[in-house]
Amino acid sequence: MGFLQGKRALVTGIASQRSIANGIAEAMRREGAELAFTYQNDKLKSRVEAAATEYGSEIVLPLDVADDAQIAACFEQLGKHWDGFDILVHAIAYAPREAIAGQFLDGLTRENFAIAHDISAYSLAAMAKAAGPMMAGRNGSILTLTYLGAERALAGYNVMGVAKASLEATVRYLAYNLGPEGTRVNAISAGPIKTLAAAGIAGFRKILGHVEENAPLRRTVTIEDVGNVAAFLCSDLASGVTGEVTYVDAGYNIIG
Ligand code: 0WD
Repeated sequence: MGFLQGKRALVTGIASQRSIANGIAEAMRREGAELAFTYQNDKLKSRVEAAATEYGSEIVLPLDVADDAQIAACFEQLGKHWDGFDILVHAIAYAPREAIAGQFLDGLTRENFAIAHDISAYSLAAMAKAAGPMMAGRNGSILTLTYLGAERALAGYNVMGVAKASLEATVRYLAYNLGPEGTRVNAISAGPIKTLAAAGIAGFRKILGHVEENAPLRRTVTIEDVGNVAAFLCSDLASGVTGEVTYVDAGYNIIG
């Protein structure tokens, strides 16, 4: 029996087979969780439907987190399938491309700063709030994805690093707020993985090479590496862990 047997998980952020959310869905399914999925727009709908079929799910809901009405509708629709659920996976981030090229100030505008924070950080809090009534009192778990650029100034990550710092602080405030209801909130800080989102970051291939040469494990991580830790953190095996950022980065963050 898998360690997520009897748990229901809503997984956001599948944009392709390479998406980190796909690795998470696979591990959670393997461990026995029942899954539901969201897709950002019509272009991604069929891909997410295909993933849902692969993972034995018929629940596929539209959700663009930029739209309050869609956030509300998503949980209303989910309520028609499930009276409650246990796991919320937030694997969503976005910054306008010009904001993650060149130096931090090159692409800095009030609008780019706001968009990056809105989609990448506020959306976690907004979803946690909307999911509240369905997750309370079930030993639920909320998980998001962050990156080392939240803590260190990394070339080209720019406003996304500032938004990830906001996301990590949001994890702590949510954990403090939702702890009394039994809901845990954590983040995985993943090492670089070649996904659609990563392709937008200037010099990404160089970053992968640098990690392969210098990380303690001398390799980059896979979506399977991240998926396994995500499944653990969202399971009762991690019942004492909340408000944490767990690194799944082949150890890269510890080196000087
Ligand atoms: O190296 C990496 N790939 C790392 C990614 C290292 C560390 C962390 N992460 C994070 C990302 O910042 C993100 O939070 O992991 C999370 C998942 O990212 P991913 O798996 O790398 O990227 P991808 O497969 O592109 O999925 C992210 C998806 C979007 O994809 P695109 O590429 O179409 O922007 O986030 C979704 C969208 O599907 N997304 C949204 N979903 C709902 N509403 C929105 C939105 N407004 N915007 C983006």
